[in-house]
Amino acid sequence: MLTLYQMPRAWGIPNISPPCAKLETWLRITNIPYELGPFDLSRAPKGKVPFVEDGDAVTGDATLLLDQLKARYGVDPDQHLTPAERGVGLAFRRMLKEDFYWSIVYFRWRDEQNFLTMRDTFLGMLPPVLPEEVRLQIVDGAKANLLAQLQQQGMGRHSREEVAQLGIADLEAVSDFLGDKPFFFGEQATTTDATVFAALSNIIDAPIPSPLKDFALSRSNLVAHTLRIEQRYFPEILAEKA
Ligand SMILES: N[C@@H](CCC(=O)N[C@@H](CS)C(=O)NCC(=O)O)C(=O)O
Repeated sequence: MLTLYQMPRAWGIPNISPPCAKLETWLRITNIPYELGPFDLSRAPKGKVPFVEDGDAVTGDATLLLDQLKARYGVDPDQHLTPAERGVGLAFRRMLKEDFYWSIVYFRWRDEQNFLTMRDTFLGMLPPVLPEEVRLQIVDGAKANLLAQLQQQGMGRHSREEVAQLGIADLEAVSDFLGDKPFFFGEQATTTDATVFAALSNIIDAPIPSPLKDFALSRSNLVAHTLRIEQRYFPEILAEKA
């Protein structure tokens, strides 16, 4: 059976890492059986989570994995889409992965109050056998790493207001396209729904106040889409929250 290595669950959502949440949601949409492995970056082929072990192969990168898994398991949740819909889906997914993701990182790690929440969340994920001092050093290292990545990527050079403006524009585009459809392209969940859910659950259900969260909560179709995916594909997480 396929083993999925990702960050441990927290905050009552599938994963606080959008790429991890995307891959696990996609596995549930496609009904590919899997088990969860421990959080272990040292075995990650690209030094990042998620990655999967399937037989002898250990493969990283959520986006590349989707294509490999489609071929290996003969599944494709996007098969019924027109070429134009596939193109639109890809553009939305890239927007969320390459642009919106960094606005999530910005409000989590650059905001001093939200950083305290991140610090506590990460401390809870690290092995308790490690002394607290060591765990704090790891969290501080993660923060320094992410702030450097934010700067290099470019989002970290903007003001809070500018990042909010950019992130809200992305959310507005998702909300406007989704409209009153249950899923992004109609009645069936597709790969784009996995990506949209990964981003939205990390805003709507995350204990990280931000203008992005305020905006997402003001759009009832975004809130309903998140709940719809949770109800259909992660009922056990929803039950734990109740
Ligand atoms: N393109 C990768 C991105 C994965 C990624 O950025 N993972 C982050 C967690 S959200 C990570 O593992 N970071 C560890 C690090 O940068 O050291 C994918 O889609 O899988």
